[in-house]
Amino acid sequence: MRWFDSMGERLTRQITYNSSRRSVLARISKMMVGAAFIMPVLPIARAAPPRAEGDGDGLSDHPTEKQLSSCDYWRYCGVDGFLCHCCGGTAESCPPGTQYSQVSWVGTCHNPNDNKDYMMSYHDCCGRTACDRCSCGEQRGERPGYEFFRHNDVNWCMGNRELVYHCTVSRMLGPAKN
Ligand code: ABN
Repeated sequence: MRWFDSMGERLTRQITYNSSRRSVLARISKMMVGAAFIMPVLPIARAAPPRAEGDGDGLSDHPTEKQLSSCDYWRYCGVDGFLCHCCGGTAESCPPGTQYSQVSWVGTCHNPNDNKDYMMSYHDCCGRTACDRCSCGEQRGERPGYEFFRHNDVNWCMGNRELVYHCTVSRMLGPAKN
């Protein structure tokens, strides 16, 4: 491996003699800019639950502010808890400083705009004390508490590191197959 060491040394010396510090820095920056075009290096939040394909912003029916704060809005048909839209988040995203629950309650809601059914996933947002605004207790598809896994009055933060419940988001998974 001696020949390899001396070749490396010769090469390094050659580069050092033939280039200034500025030109080396310029070359490195050019390489970094080129690499950014070839493979995007922006971070991706993998902890967030996946969004349904073709769902765009997830709220393609363009609900009004009033609808988003009302338990009667069709997407909230199985929600039990405080609407995150009233708590500094949105109908679909947790407020800053909270984390999506690892487990969720799922349901099927009917969209009156296109007369179709959609699979919904209700995640609790965890890590801050209860928001206490826009309290909803919708019961579509719910069963009494003794059927634990078919009951939605449950703190879904139970599977997270932070157990404290703050509010609930309603994420659309996609059209329900009837
Ligand atoms: N899923 C909302 C919730 C949180 C805590 C207790 C009951 C219900």
